[in-house]
Formats: sequence, C-alpha cells, structure tokens
Amino acid sequence: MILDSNKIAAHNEGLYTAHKNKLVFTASEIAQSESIIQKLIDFQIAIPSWALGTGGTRFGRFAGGGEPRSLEEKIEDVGLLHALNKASGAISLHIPWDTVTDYKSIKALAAQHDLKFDAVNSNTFQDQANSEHSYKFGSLQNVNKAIRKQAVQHNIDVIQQGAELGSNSLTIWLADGSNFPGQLNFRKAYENTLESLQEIYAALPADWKLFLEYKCAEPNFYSTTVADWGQSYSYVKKLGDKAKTLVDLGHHLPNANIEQIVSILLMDDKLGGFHFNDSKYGDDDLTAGALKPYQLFLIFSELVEGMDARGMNHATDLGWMIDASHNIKDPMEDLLQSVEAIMIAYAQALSVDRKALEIAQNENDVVKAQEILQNAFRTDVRALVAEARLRSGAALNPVALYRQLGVRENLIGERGLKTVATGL
Ligand code: PSV
Ligand code: MN
Ligand code: MN
Repeated sequence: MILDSNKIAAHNEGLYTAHKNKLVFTASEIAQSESIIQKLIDFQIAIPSWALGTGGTRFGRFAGGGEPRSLEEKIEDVGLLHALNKASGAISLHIPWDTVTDYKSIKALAAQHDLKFDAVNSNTFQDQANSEHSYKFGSLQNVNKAIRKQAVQHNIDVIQQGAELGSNSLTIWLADGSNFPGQLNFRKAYENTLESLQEIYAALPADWKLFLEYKCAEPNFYSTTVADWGQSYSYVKKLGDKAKTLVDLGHHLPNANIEQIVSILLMDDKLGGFHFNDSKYGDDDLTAGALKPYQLFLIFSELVEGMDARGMNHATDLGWMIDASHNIKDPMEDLLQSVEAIMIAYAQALSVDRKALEIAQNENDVVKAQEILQNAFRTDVRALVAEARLRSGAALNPVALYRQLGVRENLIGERGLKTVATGL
C-alpha cells in the first residue's frame, strides 16, 4: 500500500489553523525554535524489521493481522511509516530472519520508499535449520572452537550482505552467558568472546562500525557475557576505533543511571548508538517514552551536550533505532508513538538553556539547575515536532491519519488476517 500525498495534504489542511496557533505560542516560549525544527527535520530513527509484527511472550501471542510476510512487505511497512512521519527513513535487517536473494530489487524497493539500510544484525542466539552446531551453550563464548567458528562466520556473512545493501554497521547482541553458578569459567568465556569478536572485527570494511550491545539478563539467568556497559566497553576498547557500545534502554538493571552511562561513553568516543524502548520490568516491553519520559529527556540532554562538545552531527554520528516489543498494540501505531516520543525528548533537550545550566553547575546552584532542566521538560514542544513533519511533507498527526485511512484494515485485506512476521 502506497500513501497518496494528496491524502496527507488534505489531512494537514484540516489541522492547519489549530497547529499554526499552537506553533506561534510555542515559538514565543522557546528561543531557537527555528533551529530546533531544522534539527528535527534532519533526525531519522531506524525501524527494525522485526518490530513490524506483533510480539509475544512465551505464554502466547495475539497477532493483529496483515503482518508483513516477506522482506519486501517489511520495507513497504517502514515506507508507510516514513511517509506518515518522514522521520523513519531507515530499516535495520536481522539475518537470517530477513533473507535477501535479489539485492538489486531490494535496494530499488527501499529507494522507492526513500529508505536507507541501517545496521545489520546477526543472530547467534537461535539454531538455524541448516546449521551444523547448536548455540545452546553460547556462540562467540562457546568452549568449542568449531561452534565459535560457525558463529564468527555467520557474522562475517552478515557483514557481506549488509555491504551489498549499503549498510555500514553491524550490531551484535549476544545471548551468551550461563544459567547456573559453576557452568562457566567467566574469564575463559570473556577470552573466547574477545577472540571471536576480533575475528569479526577484522572482516569489517574500512568505513564500517561494529556495535556491541549489552544486556543484563535473559535468556541466561545467572550470568550474561556482555552484561553491562562496562563489559561492552572493555571489549570495544580492545577491538579498536571502529567498535562501539550500543545502549538498549531496556537492558539495564533497575534504577541504572543511563544518562550518566551515555555521557561517559560519548566522552570516550565509545558510544555507537541506541535501541529505544521503555521498560518497567525488563527488556523492551514498552513504547519509548511510555513510562519514563523524563529519563528519555535526560538521556537526550546528555547526548546533545556531549555531541555538541565534541562537534558531532546529531543526525549521522550515532545510530538511532527503536527496539520495542508490541504485544497488544498495532505495531505500526506503536512505532509512530515511539518516534513521536523520541522526537519530543530530543526537542526538549535542544531547548535546554545550556549556558544558564553551565553557570548553575559552576556555582553549585542545584535548585537552579533543576529549574532549568524541568522548565525544558515541562514546556510543550509538540508543535515544533509537528511543524518539522509538516515541512517534510508528512502528516501533522500520523496516528490519526493512519487510522483515518484504515491502513491496518487495508493490509489485512491485502495480506490476510493470519500472517506471521519473523522476529522475536
Ligand atoms: C533481545 O533483548 C533483543 O531485543 C536485543 O535488544 C536485540 O537488539 C534484539 O533482540 C534483536 O536481536
Ligand atoms: Mn536491542
Ligand atoms: Mn532487547
């Protein structure tokens, strides 16, 4: 299904006057609103191919219908999201959940939807039907060299496939770890993992990055071999300049200060990118910003400060992606909500009075520092985000238009009610 631009224009016309009134008021409250709008226009958040289907838990899955049945249909779905918000201009593939047979036609389809290929993701946490060895006891960490070799080779294959598509980064998330004390020699698991990562790193093209994602637990429930930012940092530091840590917001132990982690990684040039989601109990169970929007804002505040201090380009120098599970919502609506929440947090962070904050910090004026941050957080920036969409040719209210056009109903009509997208 391709979105007719006339429909977007008609939708925007209906909302225009109310939007303009709000924008004028917002611009009167926020200095630099023009430059914030421009930065929002440039900012794109990649959509993972595995997020387009309904997620589930080990207890069940309640699919909503019309899910993409192939990579082509996943690209079409991300194309739809991008047409609605003009802020989701990239797709991240997961191999072998996504298999590319004809690179030329897949690239042409993505280009038709104005999409780039974001990081490619390897999968050594599931056994594949045709693979010789099992990952039951880990992949890159495995005590068995032949199993490690199989996992390394898979990552090298993924790099090659990504290079064909024009991607320039590999994300590695390892399920490796142990379930019981004594199962694993931690030091040897670390050394094996490092050696495997070094072999993968050696296969990276010159302009590529390797992102090493950490996760505190699951599927192993006693230890995880890349469990936190310190462990990821320790590996990427040894690997070299092209290796960076990837922060998935849902992968921390409760109460971790993620904004501080981000700040330190950025300072050391070891922050690679983000997987956005929100989480109360674990992993990626909630829509970005659904629960802790202040935390999301504080993270962006550190990002803006740190990237500006290092002269980095906000839009291109880090990887931005959503990685959330959609158990009961329509995944497409959920993704639109996530992108909106991320944009709002970014706009709020851009509106912080940095000079005043620096003075407050230097004077140890704790009250003032809090006032400055909370003033930015509590100022409604939604009109700036909507204006960025309007200027890019997207919808003023993407979720409303998605519903109004009956996109899901159309997809069910095209693809059927009982379709299953590959993914977690
Ligand atoms: C599992 O926790 C996970 O959600 C990781 O965050 C990865 O990024 C993703 O799956 C895909 O491998
Ligand atoms: Mn992730
Ligand atoms: Mn996760």
